[in-house]
Amino acid sequence: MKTSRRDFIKISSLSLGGILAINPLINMAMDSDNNLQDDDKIKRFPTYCEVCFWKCAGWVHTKNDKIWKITGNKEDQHSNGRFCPRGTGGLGMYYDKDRLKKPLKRIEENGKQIFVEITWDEAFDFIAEKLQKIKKKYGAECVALFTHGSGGKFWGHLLKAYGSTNISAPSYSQCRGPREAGFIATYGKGIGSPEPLDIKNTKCMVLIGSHLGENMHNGQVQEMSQALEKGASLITVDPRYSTVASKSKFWLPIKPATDIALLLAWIHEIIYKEYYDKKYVEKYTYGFEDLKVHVKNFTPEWAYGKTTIKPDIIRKTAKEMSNASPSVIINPGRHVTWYGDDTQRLRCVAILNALLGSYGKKGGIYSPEKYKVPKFPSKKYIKPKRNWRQAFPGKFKLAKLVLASGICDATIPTAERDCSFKAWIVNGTNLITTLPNQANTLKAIKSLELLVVIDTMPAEITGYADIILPECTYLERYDMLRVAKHRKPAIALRMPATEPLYDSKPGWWMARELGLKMGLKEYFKYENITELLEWQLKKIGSSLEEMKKIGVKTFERKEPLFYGEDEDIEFNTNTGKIELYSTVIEEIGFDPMPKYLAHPEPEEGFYRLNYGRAPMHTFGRTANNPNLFDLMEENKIWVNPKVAKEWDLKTGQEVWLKNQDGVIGSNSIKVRVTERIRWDSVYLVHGFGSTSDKLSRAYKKGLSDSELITNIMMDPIMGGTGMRGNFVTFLLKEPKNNKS
Ligand SMILES: Nc1nc2c(c(=O)[nH]1)N[C@H]1C(S)=C(S)[C@@H](COP(=O)(O)OP(=O)(O)OC[C@H]3O[C@@H](n4cnc5c(=O)[nH]c(N)nc54)[C@H](O)[C@@H]3O)O[C@H]1N2
Ligand SMILES: Nc1nc2c(c(=O)[nH]1)N[C@H]1C(S)=C(S)[C@@H](COP(=O)(O)OP(=O)(O)OC[C@H]3O[C@@H](n4cnc5c(=O)[nH]c(N)nc54)[C@H](O)[C@@H]3O)O[C@H]1N2
Ligand code: SF4
Ligand SMILES: [Mo]
Repeated sequence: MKTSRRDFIKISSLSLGGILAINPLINMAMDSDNNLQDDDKIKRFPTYCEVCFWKCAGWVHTKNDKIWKITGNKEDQHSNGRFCPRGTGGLGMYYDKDRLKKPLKRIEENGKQIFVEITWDEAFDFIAEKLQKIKKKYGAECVALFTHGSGGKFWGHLLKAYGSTNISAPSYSQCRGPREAGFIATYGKGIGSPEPLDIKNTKCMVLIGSHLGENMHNGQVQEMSQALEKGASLITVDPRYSTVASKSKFWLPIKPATDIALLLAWIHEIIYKEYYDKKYVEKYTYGFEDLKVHVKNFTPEWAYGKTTIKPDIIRKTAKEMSNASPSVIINPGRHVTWYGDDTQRLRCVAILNALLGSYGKKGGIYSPEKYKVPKFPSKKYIKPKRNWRQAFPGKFKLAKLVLASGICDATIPTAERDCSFKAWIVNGTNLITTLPNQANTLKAIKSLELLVVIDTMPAEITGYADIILPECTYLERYDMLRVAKHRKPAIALRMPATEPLYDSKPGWWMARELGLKMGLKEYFKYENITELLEWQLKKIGSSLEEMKKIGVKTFERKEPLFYGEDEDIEFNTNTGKIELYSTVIEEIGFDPMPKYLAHPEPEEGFYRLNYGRAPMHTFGRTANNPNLFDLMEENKIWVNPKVAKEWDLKTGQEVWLKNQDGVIGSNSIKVRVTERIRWDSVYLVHGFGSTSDKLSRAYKKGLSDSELITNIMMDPIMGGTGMRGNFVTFLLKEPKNNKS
């Protein structure tokens, strides 16, 4: 086979092979404090967790200067002092022997591409020179950043200083983008993170797909238990009997891809039975009469034909919500890039919350507050002449953030585009398994002149890099203060609990060193991040010393948490009202009120590929974590008994999956026969089936859904990539010539 200049390098020579025994220190970490010896030296350091974006604040405890265990910070509103299993197991990231250890560079030796270890200085020299050349030849705007997680702040700053604003995150275009667009179109404001849902005070919560409990949004899961204890009811709409479905008063096993029909029928029922909050609708909303006419024919009977949910259940659940109004939450969810009409589905969700008067009300959606921490002084950024939007003239107008998938597409040269992207900096996002349509991602990568990857682990994406920069884990570094919004504004500090292992370094240091190499000193006027943090903390009347002791500092709110009775509110929309009829969506040429459109269905012998989360893992980022691997080693494919009978499948049997485009998953997966999934779908947990053989535990464990997501249903309003329009069939024997 002919090799191109960017083949995936498996670095077999560096791989460890076999499953590593768990480090004894990790076992120790699970011990209780009771076993401590008098001479054990115990210390604790504040942190916020990086195992998922929820960023719970906690403490890293060390014993004899070795990382020992992680616990929650009681003052923190994200965790309320309790970490989820993934957060507790976070120390496995530190102890994982497969970690990236040294900067690596791709070279060609005897016609073969390999990675060689280089010094940090060599790495920065190489990157700086390449980036300067690209800037000269094509302009700085041809460089893009992909990022997920805390380090994005530093890399984003570097990129803007260099002259590009193309800073993208798959957590927008592959995740919550349509939700933000749908809520901005309705309320003039997105939902944001963490979601400001007053779950603990709610009387009824509707979950549309969001599988809270498997999706471990820590604070939300805790609040959901509190609400259930107080007698709140849950309505779960999911083709799968999720964990939360089992706790719900109503489980609606909807036919996949038909949610808009159900939502429109609920809107119909709530309007025509006059369940809606008349005062609220009158005072705050725009377009009610239009909406009423629009949903006239969308009766529960009509929706039954689309969704398979009985009219009687649609009526009962509409009543259940209205009984709880305004203390009701139609949960906006988070990963909502499903079928391409996602902004419109989320518009329905936004509209329902408005009709039931829950937006801004106790037990509904509250107004979060964020503490304003001043920015460290820095030279002003140069204003770039171009940005990613020029690659998509007239398209995706409601995209508020840069589309990661858009950058990827605009990297593949075309005749029309005068400049495609030439270099990517990829920080903490495993684009190979994260963006849909892997063939497209690989095509884009092969067109690049430079690919720099900053990661802690040898994830798939690192195999395509020109330069790999090993970041130390969050337990070994400072980062910017966490200033996420919440009920009360708060800040949290992350500091190192120990020196970085190997030759790994913190992101802030890398971005600064590279900036200095590129002559951008005016943007990095601090020697050390502690200087920056100290400056910021002093400005707000605190100090590093204080934050090291308390970890989290909470401030009083400026405004009330909820809207007052009859309070006058100006919404940030064209009309100043909550737009049931969206003028902004109309302006850009789409339906101002959501419509139901039928989506393609699986052919005979094929099943819709459905995927989700498992409580003990975060995507692939934890798949190799020694602690969490022990809790769940691989994913299984959920198959309905009816389907299992047709195919003669048994629980535990190995199968291969082929999708509608003939793509076969590179690994097999074991069957789990269960009533908990509908007969028209199969289900697996995302994040498994790693193809990186440097991950000694995760390699080839289970199957990656990403390989089979080749059909994208693009959201024309904001460019989200709908990923649930893929269908698979079973292969009972290992296919010949399967790439693995
Ligand atoms: N433990 C853990 N928690 C996590 C994460 C993690 O990796 N691990 N990731 C975090 C991230 S980034 C995100 S965005 C969130 C995602 O979490 P959610 O926002 O809850 O994700 P969804 O994809 O909406 O939900 C998956 C559920 O949707 C159901 N579903 C599939 N198709 C349909 C359909 O057509 N209609 C309906 N109504 N339901 C359907 C599936 O059966 C599954 O139960 O989780 C977060 N929390
Ligand atoms: N097929 C499919 N695709 C999906 C999804 C799905 O369910 N199925 N979910 C979508 C969703 S909701 C989201 S949010 C995205 C998320 O997908 P990604 O943005 O890729 O996020 P992760 O998988 O959490 O992290 C990716 C990388 O971060 C690295 N990492 C961990 N800690 C650090 C650190 O401290 N520093 C650095 N530099 N790197 C670190 C990990 O080793 C890993 O390689 O994926 C989306 N894509
Ligand atoms: S929810 Fe769990 S994994 Fe996510 S930040 Fe909190 S403790 Fe960490
Ligand atoms: Mo996400």
